[in-house]
Amino acid sequence: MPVQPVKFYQVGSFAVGNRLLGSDQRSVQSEPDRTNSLNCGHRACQGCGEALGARYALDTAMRVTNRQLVAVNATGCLEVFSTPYPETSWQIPWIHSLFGNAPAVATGVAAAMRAKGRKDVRVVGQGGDGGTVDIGFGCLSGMFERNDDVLFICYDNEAYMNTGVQRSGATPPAARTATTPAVGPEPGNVFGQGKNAPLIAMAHEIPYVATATVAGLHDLEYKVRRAMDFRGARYLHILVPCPLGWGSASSDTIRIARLAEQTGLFPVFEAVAGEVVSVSPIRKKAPVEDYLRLQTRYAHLFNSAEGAATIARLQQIADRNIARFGLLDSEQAPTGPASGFGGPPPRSGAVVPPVFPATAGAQARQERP
Ligand SMILES: Cc1ncc(C[n+]2csc(CCOP(=O)(O)OP(=O)(O)O)c2C)c(N)n1
Ligand code: SF4
Ligand SMILES: [Mg+2]
Repeated sequence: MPVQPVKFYQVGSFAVGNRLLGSDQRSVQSEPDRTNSLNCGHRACQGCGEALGARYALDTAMRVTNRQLVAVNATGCLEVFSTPYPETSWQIPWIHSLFGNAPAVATGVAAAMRAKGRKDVRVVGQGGDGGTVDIGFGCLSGMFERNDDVLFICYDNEAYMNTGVQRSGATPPAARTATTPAVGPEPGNVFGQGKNAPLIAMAHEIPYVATATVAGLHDLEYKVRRAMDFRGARYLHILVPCPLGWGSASSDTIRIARLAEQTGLFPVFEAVAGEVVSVSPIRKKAPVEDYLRLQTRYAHLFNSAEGAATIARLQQIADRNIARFGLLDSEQAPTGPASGFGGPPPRSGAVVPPVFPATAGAQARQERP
């Protein structure tokens, strides 16, 4: 009699899935003694991807550092919704810097810890895409260049949300924002501008660079753990949908983040010393249209022939990412429904060997304290 293997699509979820994993592989959120770094009571919008990503990232960082962590936070939604004076939702040592200097302040905290001989205390800097790829970019590049011992996390919601959805260097082409309105011959944000912060971080050949989304929470936790294996400058870029700025349903945050991955618009990968060492393969390729339709910031693309041509251009960008990062490698991309978390199978802090041998210089950078 043919035997049909039982497929567990929910491995790692909070329902039956966690029980299918060893205790060391379960989500930090399943632990009764998790830190609750970003606790309830904050004022983020319903369905805010940034709040979700920050909670997972910081709880994981607290766990792997045995709660010896300091977080430096740039101005932006994450800071504003979590700390309306005199209240705070943070249950960790947490400092608010300015909008543009979080990487420099984090560097200072790391230097102070080094001076005090506190090698056990680790430092996370964090901010939105505006704080990271625009106003804070000089400080961030300096932090990378000096190889300061900081993990910097960018929560990328693709615009300046806190001040009313203005365009940033991470806003994608064609997206409508308050400063890129859907008018004129090329409505929305223009093509061919902006910055790819993860690739720029890799060009600094810092020890570790990774991307993640809130659709792959196990993968996100893995990448924070992995980043903490290294000393020196590390960069994690997390896509965090923003219902208010993207014009999406609060209940669609995870769905949209997953579609960003599954279309190829947001490649999920990690890089060691400037070389890509692993990618999250696309499980079931989706057309970019599926992603765009769920967000009113792209509504102007669906009522004209010009809009259809713009969608085709966005599809080209997704296809280029797929080719560039090998996201549809047939061996890596099984067909079938995505699991509850949508990320790759969890790996319990395993060391991922570089695909390409790191240069001697890059290895030396990893060893520098
Ligand atoms: C020097 C300076 N300029 C402008 C502001 C106003 N400001 C505060 S938060 C913010 C936008 C933040 O955008 P982003 O970093 O993407 O974070 P998000 O709110 O989207 O999470 C701006 C423009 C400021 N606080 N300081
Ligand atoms: S505006 Fe966007 S980023 Fe800010 S709290 Fe609301 S959902 Fe989150
Ligand atoms: Mg932003």
